[in-house]
Amino acid sequence: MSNRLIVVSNRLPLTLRKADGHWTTERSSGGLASAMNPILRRNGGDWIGWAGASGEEDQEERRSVLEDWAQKEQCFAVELPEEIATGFYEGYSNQTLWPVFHNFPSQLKFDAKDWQAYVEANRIFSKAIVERYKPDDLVWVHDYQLMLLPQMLRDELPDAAIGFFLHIPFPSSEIFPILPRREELLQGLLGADLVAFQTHGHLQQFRSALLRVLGIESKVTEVAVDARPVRLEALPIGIAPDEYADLLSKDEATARYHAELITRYTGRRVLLAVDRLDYTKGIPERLRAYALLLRSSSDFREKVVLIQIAVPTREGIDTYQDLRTEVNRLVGEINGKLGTPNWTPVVYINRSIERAELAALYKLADVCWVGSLRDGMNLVAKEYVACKAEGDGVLVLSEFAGAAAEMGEALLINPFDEERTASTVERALALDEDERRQRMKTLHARVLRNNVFRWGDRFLTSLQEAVSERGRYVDTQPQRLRPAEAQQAYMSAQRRLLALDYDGTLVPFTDHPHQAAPPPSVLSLLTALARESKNCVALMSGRPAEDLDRWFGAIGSMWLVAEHGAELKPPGSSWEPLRSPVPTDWKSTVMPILEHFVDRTPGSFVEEKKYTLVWHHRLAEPEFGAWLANELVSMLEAMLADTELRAFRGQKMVEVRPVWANKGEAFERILAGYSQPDFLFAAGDDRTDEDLFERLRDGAWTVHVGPGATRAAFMVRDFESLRSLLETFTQASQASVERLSTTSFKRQLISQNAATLQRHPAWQRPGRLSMAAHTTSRTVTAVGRTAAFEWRRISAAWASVRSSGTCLKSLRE
Ligand code: ADQ
Repeated sequence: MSNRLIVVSNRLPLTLRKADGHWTTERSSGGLASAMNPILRRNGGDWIGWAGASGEEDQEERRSVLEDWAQKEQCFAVELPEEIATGFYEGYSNQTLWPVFHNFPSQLKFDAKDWQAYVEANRIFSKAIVERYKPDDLVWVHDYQLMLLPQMLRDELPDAAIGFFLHIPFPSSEIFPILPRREELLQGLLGADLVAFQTHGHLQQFRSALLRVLGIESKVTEVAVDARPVRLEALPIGIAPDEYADLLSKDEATARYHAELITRYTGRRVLLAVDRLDYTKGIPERLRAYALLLRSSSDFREKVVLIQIAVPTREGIDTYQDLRTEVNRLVGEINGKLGTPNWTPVVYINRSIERAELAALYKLADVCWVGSLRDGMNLVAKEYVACKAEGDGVLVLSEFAGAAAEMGEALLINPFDEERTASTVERALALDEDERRQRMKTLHARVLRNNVFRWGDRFLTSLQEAVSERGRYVDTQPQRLRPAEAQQAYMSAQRRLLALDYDGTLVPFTDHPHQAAPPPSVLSLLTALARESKNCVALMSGRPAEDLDRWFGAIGSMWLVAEHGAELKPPGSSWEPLRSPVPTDWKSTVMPILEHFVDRTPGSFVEEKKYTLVWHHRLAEPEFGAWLANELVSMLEAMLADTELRAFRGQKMVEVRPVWANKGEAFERILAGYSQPDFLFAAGDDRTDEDLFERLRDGAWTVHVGPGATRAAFMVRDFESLRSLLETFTQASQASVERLSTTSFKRQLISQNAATLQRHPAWQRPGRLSMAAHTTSRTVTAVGRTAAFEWRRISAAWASVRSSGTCLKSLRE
């Protein structure tokens, strides 16, 4: 790895402590320190984070400790004023984000001042990074305390390679939206080139949140933010297994601890639990399940012991104090009621312990009991397995820890079900040796293989790949289409294939689908295009076959494609489905859901077509409609996952149809019967047109109508621009065979543009008249040039159109 690495996390692996009136350094234990230290040792780089204590006193001594950190450990402390540190860390991070991200919405506390502190702290971090950043550095931001940082850095360092890893779970799309300031957090993350999670499940929930909260659709591995791709990955964190292997094989202190433990616990089976004292770790639940186990049979009396190690954490927060009280009470109760003079059922150690002692405990324990109610990964599970090279020992693991996704050989538990948890622990104690060894050996090999170095390499490789792919997107951003060039290509082609969307592409959207009957100018345009012998024209719409037949049936030389590709009608032939049979039995299941959304959304309605169902929300309050559309898509996505149906968001609508019924597939069908066209032209404004753009080979004229992200090679401003381009096609061909008389052309031109101008929405708002005038003047320009008319005469006429809207009437006369 040649690039320098800047690791950024809330806490440095070193913490400042005031002891006996002096500032001292303490090394942190905790998931992140365990994970990052080995990577930084190997790769080199800076670690930027908070020192863990602000302080006004003894500044001189404090500064000198921090300077030492910078010089000897490459750890650079970010200074957070005390008030900001509290609001940021104890406030928004740990009382708002932490409970929501761990599915504990009832623990959520929110104070707008804490949010301000969170923003400010992220800003201070951003400044510290910008100061140390050198071109080509890789910036790796860790965890939920710094979710705004990627976008803040992106604003300051637009080209920087920025990766973000979330150590904790990402909540479900039911729970995430309750989070105050959820939009800002998602936007903050999208500043990164890579956003990685512990599991695929968390990644999927993030994608759902993007859709539901921001209305942004994504792919499994990527989301596009304007012209920039953001890569999405699931990269489960590992541990450094050699650290434990070395302690167990070479370290004297570990051997001493182990020998002492063996003596102390001879004749007893040892259950081990190691956690931060956090409500997400399920400590009370475990203690209650353990009490059930002990009560279930006298065989356990004096024969088992639970060693519960609990490191105090976040003690300034009430919930944690309450937890501490509850755990103390439960431990006291079990030991008091169930213990004997020779036996303490729970050995409770409420402090951090050395790695050597921890390794000795892992080696000793018959069962490691991980009972998290929710956990990003849980490194304890992996550390225990790493200490079981011989295959003895059993891991009992909560299915709600990220680790469960890759440690299937553990005995999985639902920690909320205390009775069954107790039975599983009983089973763990009784597991026969063969099975035990087999399970543990498989786990051990996997923990060794998927270690923290591999995790770090995968993250950094993925970050670099994501950065190198930025160019791919920039290249595919559509250019503004130059009509003269398109027209030139059209004119010189011998076999042309034109695929045109209808609503939003040839005509503006209307409030209701039935209102959008084509105006005569569109009909004559399509007729002229389709009549041209070198052309094959396909009108590809989301509309039902009846609408297309009624409106365009008379243009016999044109393909019609209905319901976004589900049905086709070749020129002069009849309708046929793209594939048959097309399933429709699903409609009765989906319809009630759409109807439920109609009830919830005034102004929305369901359109039933032959093969598809559409929920339209064009008339609904825009934000509410868009928000519900996201919710509907997420709901249907989950419901339809194992069917061939999909829910698609279009312009102010959600459509449910078979996944294969799309314009790309339909286009292939048409292309198959029209070999080797030398001019391929496709225009559309909607997401459904993207299927078409994606299919068309390089060199095709794919045109997106209107602004927005697209795969098309070109864009035009609106439907009017597209129509005037198509008019230049027809008029250019006509001009080559017949010359129009000046007078008839002028009349046609003026009446056409007057009508165009009046239909333009801007016409309704006098202040925007110049915009409409501009659009129409370009039409005039294009048409005028194409037909080689005397431009001066046209522009003189047009000048008077622009000078006063009211003179249109007289001009038409
Ligand atoms: P944590 O919530 O801190 O980490 P975890 O993964 O269990 O949770 O890591 C705890 C670490 O602290 C382990 O390395 C363990 O050995 C150590 N530890 C625990 N108790 C200790 C004690 N009493 N004395 C000494 N050391 C102790 C967050 C997420 C997790 C995720 C990690 C890493 O919440 O889900 O696994 O980051 O990504």
